[in-house]
Amino acid sequence: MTPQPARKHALITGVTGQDGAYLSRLLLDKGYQVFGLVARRGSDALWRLRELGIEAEVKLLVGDVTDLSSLMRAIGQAEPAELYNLAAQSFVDKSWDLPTVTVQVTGMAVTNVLEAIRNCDARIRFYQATSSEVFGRVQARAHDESTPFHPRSPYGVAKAFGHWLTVNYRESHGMHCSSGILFNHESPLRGPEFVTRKIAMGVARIKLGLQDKLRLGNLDARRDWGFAGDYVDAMWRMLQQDAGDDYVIATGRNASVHEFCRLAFAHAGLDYAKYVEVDPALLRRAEIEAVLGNPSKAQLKLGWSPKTTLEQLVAMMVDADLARLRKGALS
Ligand code: NDP
Ligand code: GDR
Repeated sequence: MTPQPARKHALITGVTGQDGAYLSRLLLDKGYQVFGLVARRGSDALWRLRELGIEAEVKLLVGDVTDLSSLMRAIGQAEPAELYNLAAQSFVDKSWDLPTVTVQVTGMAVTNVLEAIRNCDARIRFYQATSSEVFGRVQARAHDESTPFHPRSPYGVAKAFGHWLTVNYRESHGMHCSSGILFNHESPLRGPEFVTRKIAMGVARIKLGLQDKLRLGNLDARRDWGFAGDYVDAMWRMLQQDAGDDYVIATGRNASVHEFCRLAFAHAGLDYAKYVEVDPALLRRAEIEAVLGNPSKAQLKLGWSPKTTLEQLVAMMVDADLARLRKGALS
């Protein structure tokens, strides 16, 4: 075992995603040396790191979570004290079309990450990006750490596997493993396939006369939406505890897609009812109608609470897409 370096090192899988970018910035601000695993699938994979102005500061290591040897090599190069496993095929709707890929990347690959840690340096603290999708079916009360799982999509099933494996490595091997059961969190860096960003981009394009209508699926679905910048702080706090544990991270308030549309269009001075249309092709094979989280444990044990309201989040996202369109940074 090599001694831990003086400046804390962190390794992030999924560093090019929304959360990877915000987590990188948070850790850099705290003085960490940040390493990110990158498979270089997309042509402009680093756009989020660039938008946050940290592209040059994150050290990129080539690897893929489905490839154990690349993970072990990355751990050997980064010598991390903390490893955040954010990599996933994260689009729920796509998981019905690509169930095998989703299960491999989002579920099975967690085994690779944990085995790589166990074999390279079992002292490394581990964060697993679990999702409220593990709860699945509607329940009357807000979900907390004791709510049973009933996932409704291949993605949710894969996340449930990753969660239990994380718990298992904590209990079987005594490793510092935490599972963050995070509810939906959004930002201007959200992927365009997710509903909040689709709405923000639609509002900006309609406002500037580039689009007439916005076609969406289920407008009645309710989600507990928070700001990604707040949620990555919870991830970091989990790994600063004496032992690993499981935490629900949510705002405790939910809203419908209707409501999100109303707020977003109103922020641009528009009436959403004139522009939003339902496209039945966008309805899901198995929908989760309502999601609501209870973050009391995280508030009590981590001292974490969300800082950004839904209204502030919506305004931030619409303003960012308006600004991008105006300077030609969005087609
Ligand atoms: P994104 O979809 O924005 O990012 C996913 C990241 O995973 C990308 O960097 C992607 O890289 C990478 N990735 C995909 N496949 C592989 C692979 N085989 N090997 C290595 N990297 C890979 O997700 P978010 O940032 O929104 O979410 C981060 C994590 O948190 C995910 O695991 C997600 O499932 C989970 N989560 C997210 C929530 C949310 O509301 N955002 C809520 C709860 C959980 P590339 O672009 O190159 O494909
Ligand atoms: P979700 O997010 O499935 O909750 O998963 P998404 O934004 O895709 O959907 C939220 C809700 O909006 C409804 N909806 C639409 N969704 C999309 N994408 N596009 C549409 O046009 C549309 N119209 C209505 C959906 O039916 C759904 O009810 C996100 C991901 O980040 C996961 O990785 C994460 O684990 C969970 O959040 C928590």
